[in-house]
Amino acid sequence: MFDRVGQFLKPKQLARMQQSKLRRIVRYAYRNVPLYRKRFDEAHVKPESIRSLADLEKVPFTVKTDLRDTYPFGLLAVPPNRLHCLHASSGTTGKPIVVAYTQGDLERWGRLMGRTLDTTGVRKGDVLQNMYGYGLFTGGLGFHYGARAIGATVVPASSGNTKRQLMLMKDLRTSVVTCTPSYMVYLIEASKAEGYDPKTDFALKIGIFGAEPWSEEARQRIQGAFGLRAHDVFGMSELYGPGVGIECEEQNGLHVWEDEFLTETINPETGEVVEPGKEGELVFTMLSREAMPLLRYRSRDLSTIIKEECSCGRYHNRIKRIKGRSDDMLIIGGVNVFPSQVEHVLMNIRDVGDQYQIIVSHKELDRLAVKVEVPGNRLNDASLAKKIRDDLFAVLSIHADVELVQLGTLPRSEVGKALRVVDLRPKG
Ligand code: DLL
Repeated sequence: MFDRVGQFLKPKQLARMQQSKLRRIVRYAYRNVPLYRKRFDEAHVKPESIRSLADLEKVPFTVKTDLRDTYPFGLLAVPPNRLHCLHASSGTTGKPIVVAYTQGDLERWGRLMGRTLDTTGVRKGDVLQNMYGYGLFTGGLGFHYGARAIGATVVPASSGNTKRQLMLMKDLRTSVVTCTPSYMVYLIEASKAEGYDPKTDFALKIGIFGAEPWSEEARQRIQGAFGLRAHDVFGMSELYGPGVGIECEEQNGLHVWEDEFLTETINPETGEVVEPGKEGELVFTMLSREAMPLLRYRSRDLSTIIKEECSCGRYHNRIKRIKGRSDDMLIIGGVNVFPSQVEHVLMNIRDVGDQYQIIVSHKELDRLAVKVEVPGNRLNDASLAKKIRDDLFAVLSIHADVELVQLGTLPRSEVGKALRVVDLRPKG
């Protein structure tokens, strides 16, 4: 087992470790990053006054725009010649966010990724086909480092080129796949189209899917098609990349590696801390980051901390699957809609295909339309369309226009994160 000690830290050990690391990192950030010094001074908080975990609330938040506004290197705590690697998040508008790593950061990330893979059951001898994009995106290299740490055989396939992926998967006897969940859902139909039987032609045991929200229903479809066990993995570029949280064999919430990522949830409107068990915006404090320490970093991701013990024996708290980012939430006629809620409804209906598209428009009023793929013989099935409409209404409390379209006609994303929402409303 890889890093058994780190994976199974006892609550008291964990708390002691967190406390001493927190004290250290707060002083370190104050001393080395002008922005933190300014924020602490403005809030009249002395770094020495952060002594225990209970003092965390006094620490000012860091937000995404702090990284954008100080692009590219404003939050560096080390001289640039100590950097061993730079990644960048995929900004859709303007400049991306640049994230920096010292040698120590890369080693820590690799170890956390090793633990992350180990928690899902990946071992030396497994063939891990890594279909996350290699490049500025942290998914590719993050999983690569993790596989290297535990000694699994990594196939750095990167994203795209589906035919070749399927061929490698079969010929190399791939046992572990890592990619976005939407790509794995796409591989169900792609493998059939290429003449493979997803259950018998491949030897997949474990799949580790993340980087975008997905649903329990999508998990069931993937597991059912490939006969593997599908794990949710969470992370973000600012927090090294993937490997912040991972589902164990219980597949019931993601353990967050709390000796590195101190986790809170807050009310996104007021900034007040919300107690475990209640949904809020996840806020992370990195406890050992050298190049770019982040204190109370607001992720904008919505989830719930689960404090109950897990039967796997790990005491790192869990978070529920991410509901979505607060910035991805659509407000349609005043009603809050997360794309993940739409997916949850659709995937629960048996005759509905795996692909869908959400279109929001405005003509006097906001309108929600959902395009759903169905088999050819159901295209004119008014009762199916009505069922989808009713089920969506039951969850979202809004009426959606449902359009049934032929299987294989909606756009698929073979590279990067799925784009399922088209918002045609005028901006501003
Ligand atoms: O997506 C890192 C990553 C790579 C995670 C591979 C997992 C696997 P970013 O591109 O910076 O980094 O995007 C981070 O993606 O704030 C969430 O909104 C979303 N996200 C990541 N994992 C999940 C997940 C990588 N399991 C942003 N469920 C985060 C839902 C996720 N959303």
